Amino acid sequence: MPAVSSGYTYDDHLPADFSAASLRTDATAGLTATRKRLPPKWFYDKVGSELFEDITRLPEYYPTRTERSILMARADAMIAASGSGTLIELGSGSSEKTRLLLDALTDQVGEDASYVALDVSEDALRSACAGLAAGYPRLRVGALRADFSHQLQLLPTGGRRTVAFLGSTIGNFEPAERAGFLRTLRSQLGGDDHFLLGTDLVKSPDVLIPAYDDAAGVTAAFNLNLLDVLNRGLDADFDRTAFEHVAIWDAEREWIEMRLRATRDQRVHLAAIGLDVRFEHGEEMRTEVSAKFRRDRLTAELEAAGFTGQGWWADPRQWFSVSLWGTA
Ligand code: SAH
Ligand code: AVI
Repeated sequence: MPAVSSGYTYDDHLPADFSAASLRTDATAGLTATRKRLPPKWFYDKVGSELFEDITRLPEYYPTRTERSILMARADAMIAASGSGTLIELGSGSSEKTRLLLDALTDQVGEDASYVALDVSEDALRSACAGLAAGYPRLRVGALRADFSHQLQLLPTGGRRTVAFLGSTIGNFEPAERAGFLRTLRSQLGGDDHFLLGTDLVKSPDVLIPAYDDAAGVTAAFNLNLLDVLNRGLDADFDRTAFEHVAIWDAEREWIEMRLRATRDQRVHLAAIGLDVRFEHGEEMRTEVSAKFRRDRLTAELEAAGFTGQGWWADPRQWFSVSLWGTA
């Protein structure tokens, strides 16, 4: 049974040992691979979630403010086109931009409106949902702590639902994972349900690279925080000062890649998994991809998963889009 607190329900579907067990598996696989890598979901401990919010306010990081401008102008149309009373958001984080959709939802469906935030981060979920419950007294608010890569079967059912996936978080999947995610999501949605998707669009590397390598070093701190997560979670001895943040634009794959580069030869001990890992000076570990999209290719991917396009909204510079997909 979900617990009710401060006006919202809280439902935790991650196993008690999620952080420990799943981090162990990911770290063992990623750090013993020929090209070392870690999945980006480990960025979002309390510090990492706060650093991400700082990133969204950086002058160089255009995605959040651009997506917000699109929602400010068109949230009413998006909610009207979906005809939904229930908004479910994947990777909801602070749910800040979501307020624009919730304003439209509560205006259009009144007492029948409900919102469910799904995220792996308990801190982010609790602070977002407490704020929303206080700010929207007529809205039913629920928090669902779950992993959207593995637990989409937990999405609440009933009524006409819109699943929102904002911020271009879909770009943090690799292509095969993204295709699997879209197919699974489609299999969970029925005739009247919709998918509302925020996607960052391909643009000049002169804009893209600074967005992931800002002058104030906030993105570097976000990236390096991953080493603190490993140190704490796996009793490891990564030295933050022995790594540097790297952001490159891969023009062929059309994605930004964030990496951590070793600034000297070193050996790292991860006591909790009994693993010793060597890094050579200059060796890089991939920590995130952030794919950028083109409308035609995105449409082909969504259609291949069984979605049909029902709306496309972009800013005047065509830097970001929010699109609505049906299932019929
Ligand atoms: N949607 C917000 C936040 C984006 S940051 C925005 O547009 O600003 C990405 C969010 O996804 C973080 O809150 C992180 O905790 C969450 N997240 C990352 N991987 C996840 C996963 N596998 N399952 C659920 N949430 C995840
Ligand atoms: C959450 N995600 C969409 C962000 C992005 O832009 O890929 C995460 C991020 N990484 C560095 N800066 C922001």
